[in-house]
Amino acid sequence: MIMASICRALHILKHYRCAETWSFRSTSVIATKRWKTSSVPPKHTAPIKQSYIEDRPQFPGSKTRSWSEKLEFTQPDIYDGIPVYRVMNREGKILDQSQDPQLSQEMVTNMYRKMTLLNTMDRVLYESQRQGRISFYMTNFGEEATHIGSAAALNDKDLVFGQYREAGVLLWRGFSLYNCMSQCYGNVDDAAHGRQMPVHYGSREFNFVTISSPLGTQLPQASGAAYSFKRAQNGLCVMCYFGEGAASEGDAHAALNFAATLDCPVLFFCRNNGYAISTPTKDQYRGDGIAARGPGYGMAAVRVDGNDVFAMYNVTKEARKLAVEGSRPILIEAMTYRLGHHSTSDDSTVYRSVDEVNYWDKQDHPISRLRYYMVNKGWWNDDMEKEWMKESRKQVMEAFQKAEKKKKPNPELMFSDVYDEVPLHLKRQMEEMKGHVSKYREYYPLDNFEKWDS
Ligand SMILES: Cc1ncc(C[n+]2csc(CCOP(=O)(O)OP(=O)(O)O)c2C)c(N)n1
Ligand SMILES: [Mg+2]
Repeated sequence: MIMASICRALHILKHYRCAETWSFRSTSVIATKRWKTSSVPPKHTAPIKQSYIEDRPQFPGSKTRSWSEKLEFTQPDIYDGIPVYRVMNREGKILDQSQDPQLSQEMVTNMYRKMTLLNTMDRVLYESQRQGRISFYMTNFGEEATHIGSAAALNDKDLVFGQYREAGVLLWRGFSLYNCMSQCYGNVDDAAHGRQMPVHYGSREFNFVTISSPLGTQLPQASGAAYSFKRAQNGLCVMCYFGEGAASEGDAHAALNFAATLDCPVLFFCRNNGYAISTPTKDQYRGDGIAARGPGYGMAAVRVDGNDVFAMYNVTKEARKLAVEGSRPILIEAMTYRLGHHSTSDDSTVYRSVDEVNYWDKQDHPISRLRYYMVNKGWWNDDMEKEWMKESRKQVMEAFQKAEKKKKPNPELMFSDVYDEVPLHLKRQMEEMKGHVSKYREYYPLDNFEKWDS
């Protein structure tokens, strides 16, 4: 009798505790039990006796524990927007000393040199396209801090997936000016043998996956690569750059959701530069930018001043730590401004004012901000600036002239590297091409190409 009472008390206690912890399992167990012990199914019209807690099931797809009897829609403006993290003001002054990354003079000078070198390379290659020497180009003007600040905070073995406006990441890793120029010229020293459009860089040596033109394709690939890193437990992460325009592609959603549900160590780095060619951000999305999407995917997110190289560095360093140590994706939204035209195929004066561009160029340029910081520290002055500008231009021009003089790759290479063995139909096309060029050789600048064997 006493034993029976104790058993019953324990049984009640167990149910009470299950209900108290309010887990999905506890409610379903109770519901199943009630159904089994009842001889007839409950009538829907009959009043059902239920406890307060049983009345509020934990739906499998929901994380919330709160319920409401008041009909209310969650409005998009319930909060003030995600703040923009920054370290320096426009005069290069550190605003909160605890946020100073305390980088050495050598490191900061190197960052400055890489940012300005990129700027000089862009000027020369942009002009060379205008003169008809290369077919196409895209500049990185105004976004230099997003590249260098983030690249400097990564491990050089972390795998990078780029969009196309991240050449500074490659320069930081050691991809040379000559490598860039060779790719843009599509000469014999281009790793892609001239089969890609200019600025579609890639480097196995520097762990940078070759860029592809269709927007957004790099995002799901980055999630997949990060999943393999997670399985390999190699202590590395994947860095995936993309524009706020590319974030509207379906691929972006698939990538973010896969990375979140599979706990992949990947940094999704959105360069929000205000435009996707001629489409301004106000026509691109209605929400609070890209960072606000992070919590929707169950992903930590941060918004950062992309014109502040130290803020970029701090954010990337911390995000990398979280991603690698916690095996999870992080979303970074770097706010910046595209100062140049979208590409050499674009004329941005048609859709934005010169005043707008001038404002960002003159008032809030990432390079001048870092220069102010260095001058304040006594690490840089006008003479050093003049000297470096001369030297960097010389380096760029030397690489440019060397790449321009090189021959174009053997045209036979157009048919290789897709299949392990070139299939018959491609062999036929290649023979046809060779026959055609041999017949009309006076129309082709064959001396500019590496020769084929016939
Ligand atoms: C799937 C696809 N659609 C359209 C294009 C044409 N396109 C090339 S770049 C671009 C704008 C991308 O803007 P954003 O992602 O913001 O990058 P940004 O150029 O500003 O760096 C568009 C629409 C493309 N390359 N691929
Ligand atoms: Mg953009």
